[in-house]
Amino acid sequence: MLDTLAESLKDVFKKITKSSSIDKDTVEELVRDIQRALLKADVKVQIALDVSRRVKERALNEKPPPGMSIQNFILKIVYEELASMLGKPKDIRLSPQKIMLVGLYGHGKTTTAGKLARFFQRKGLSVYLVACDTHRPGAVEQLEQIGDQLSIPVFSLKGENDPVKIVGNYLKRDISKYVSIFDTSGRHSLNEDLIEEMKKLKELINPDEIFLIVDATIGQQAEKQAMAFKEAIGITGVIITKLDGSAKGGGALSAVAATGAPVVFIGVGEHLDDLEYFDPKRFIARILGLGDMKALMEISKELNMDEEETEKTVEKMMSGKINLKDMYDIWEQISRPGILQKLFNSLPMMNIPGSDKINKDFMDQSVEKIRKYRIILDSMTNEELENPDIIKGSRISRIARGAGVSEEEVRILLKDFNNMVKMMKGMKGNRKMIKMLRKQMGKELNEDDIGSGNDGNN
Ligand SMILES: Nc1nc2c(ncn2[C@@H]2O[C@H](COP(=O)(O)OP(=O)(O)O)[C@@H](O)[C@H]2O)c(=O)[nH]1
Ligand SMILES: [Mg+2]
Repeated sequence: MLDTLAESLKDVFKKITKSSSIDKDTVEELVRDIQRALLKADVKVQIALDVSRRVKERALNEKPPPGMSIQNFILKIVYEELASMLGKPKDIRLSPQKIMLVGLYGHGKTTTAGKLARFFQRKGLSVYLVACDTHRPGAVEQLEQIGDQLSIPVFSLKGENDPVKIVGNYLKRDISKYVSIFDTSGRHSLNEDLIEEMKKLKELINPDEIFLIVDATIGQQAEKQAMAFKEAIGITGVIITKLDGSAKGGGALSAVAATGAPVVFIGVGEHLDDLEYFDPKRFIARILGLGDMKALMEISKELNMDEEETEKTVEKMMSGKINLKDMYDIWEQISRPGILQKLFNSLPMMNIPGSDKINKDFMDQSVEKIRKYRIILDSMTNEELENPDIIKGSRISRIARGAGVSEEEVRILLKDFNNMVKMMKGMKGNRKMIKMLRKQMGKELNEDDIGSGNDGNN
């Protein structure tokens, strides 16, 4: 996703990291590189200019905080400005609510209805899908198929052509314990007919959220579309679909953010699992492939992990007092491109000649495993993530169902987690290991440390 933008920005980052000193010329070159990268990703000219102007101003006028190198400080500025270009994250309530999906034909409403249903189901909530698209032939069947796949009920009235009647009937039931997701019909364009239909449905449903579904492939035009829907019926957020296949993703994302409507989720594939909650900062960190733990940790303040926090995490890991929530964060960080590779490379035994092949297989397996683990963790409730000990019996079945894996796989995750906790506890007295970890997490080793780093496990 957004591969070209990621690639060119990574090159920019490399260039900064490598330059020995940063002067006005370097900054100007950097700003030109950023502009080029953004424009190539279809970001609107005005936005690209604004971002690069702010980077330039800050890079030339602000001083790095004590202890931070000028290079990392510049990286931090670029990272912050790119993230702010994409707006602020929107909170998603994890409780029963009514969500109305709107958008034009083919932008991905029905698919996204299924993906959202899956998202809430994984959080342990009961979901109802409501088929209100009476326009497109086969729309109801499409939603029913999705419902079947997820074992989620779908409300429909066969042969009824008036979406208002469908919704009216649905609302007569007691739906207070459900997340109700209304899949409405689109048109080829936002015409009077569609506006009128949406207004009637909005009044009747009285939704907690109205999400506009926009296809990323329309690029910058997403701005106009978001504005038009905002004015016509009001929207509380935007879901941008098909970011997996679009070279214009940067254009769509930044254009929507410019309207002030938050991007809530992004669709990154056709599968029902291919939906990601959108947090601009984490998103940028990921596409920048902040594969370098050091840069990541220096920027970690922004990821809500200041130096003290980092230290605490290390301490927490060592004491074995971590829960699945911490584990999720750790897994999320190490599953970013390049990070796992780097961690492995830093382990001496992984660098024996001839071990490349083993490394690669091991890496691939690990990445796949982490991916699956994250899906399983997504199916857990907050309470379970915080207290893994309560995960037993029926909870295991529910989590397995939610994640689409076997109960055995959930048990393996729990076992792996417990082993990890034990291993970390075992590392407690091992100063060498602690130092390595600290180094990975962004602290320089000084020569002193290296000299006395050999005092083993006891
Ligand atoms: N690659 C990709 N395809 C998607 C995504 N979201 C939806 N689609 C595809 O877009 C097409 C239209 O989706 P649909 O949900 O029927 O759109 P609707 O007319 O707005 O309800 C379908 O073929 C979906 O599989 C996405 O995030 N990535
Ligand atoms: Mg549809």
